[in-house]
Amino acid sequence: MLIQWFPGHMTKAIRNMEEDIRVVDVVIYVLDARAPYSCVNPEFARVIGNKPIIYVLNKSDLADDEQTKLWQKYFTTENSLCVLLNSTQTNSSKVLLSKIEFLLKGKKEKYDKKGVKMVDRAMVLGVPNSGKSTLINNFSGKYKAITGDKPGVTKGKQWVRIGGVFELLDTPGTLWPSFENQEIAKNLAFIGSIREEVLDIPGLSLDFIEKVKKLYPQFLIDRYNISLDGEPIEILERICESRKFLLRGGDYDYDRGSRAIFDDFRKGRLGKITLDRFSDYKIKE
Ligand SMILES: Nc1nc2c(ncn2[C@@H]2O[C@H](COP(=O)(O)OP(=O)(O)OP(=O)(O)O)[C@@H](O)[C@H]2O)c(=O)[nH]1
Ligand SMILES: [Mg+2]
Repeated sequence: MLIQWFPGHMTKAIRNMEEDIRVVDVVIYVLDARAPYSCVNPEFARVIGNKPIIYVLNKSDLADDEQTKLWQKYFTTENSLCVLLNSTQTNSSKVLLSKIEFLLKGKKEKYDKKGVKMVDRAMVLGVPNSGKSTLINNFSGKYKAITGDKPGVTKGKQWVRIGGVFELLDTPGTLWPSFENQEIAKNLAFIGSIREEVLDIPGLSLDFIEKVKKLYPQFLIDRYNISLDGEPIEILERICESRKFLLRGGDYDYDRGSRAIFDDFRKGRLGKITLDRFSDYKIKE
């Protein structure tokens, strides 16, 4: 199964971002902490240019804390800061706000001296479903961006004013035209950044089982009370059996079983999982 998803609205979204970046002071780059490296969109480098970046390892409540720490270091560079966030938690964006203020302090002082009241503008970007709109809602009591546990929820851009002197731009989640690295594509599919309709969910669940069996075997054992012997398909069958996901006639309901696994993963019921291992990428680099 070759994973591919780059609908027309994403091309348009990237074009819009290239325009809007001109009036932006800082970029808030939202990464899913469960697969932060896979969330780095090669198209964004061109969009961002040399604007300062605050990377947000969002959904860190669902990710492996040890890996998150390593990734936080990786994403902290001369031109970028990196913060951990759970955007569903009330007021968690405060830490982000203080970082933005820190980054823009010099500029603000300059304008204050001239007596100009300036508006800080930040563009929020990231792959679909990484939590951009949720993060913006966290900042703003009033604006309620539509969010959802599927990719492609935000379709158009939207400026949101926070307090008197701060504006955030919500953008539609975007991917890139072709995934040369299908491991990365799979990770994006696992975390829900790729539209389900273009995926073979049972097939994908076998790859997921294989990966989690390697990285966090005990999580599967604890959640489903099964042995992990044999091939991923046998493990999926055991999960179907233990959950009574059987079709009439007694065949395994692979579709239901695989959806249940992804649902467990996405809601954090398997445990805190990070699919991008920092050490793996260091070796590849
Ligand atoms: N556990 C957890 N869930 C989150 C977090 N941030 C967002 N979510 C959930 O992730 C899902 C996607 O959130 P959205 O804010 O719609 O994501 P988005 O990046 O705007 O998605 P698109 O508009 O499709 O690009 C929703 O179900 C949110 O509740 C987080 O920090 N932790
Ligand atoms: Mg959105």
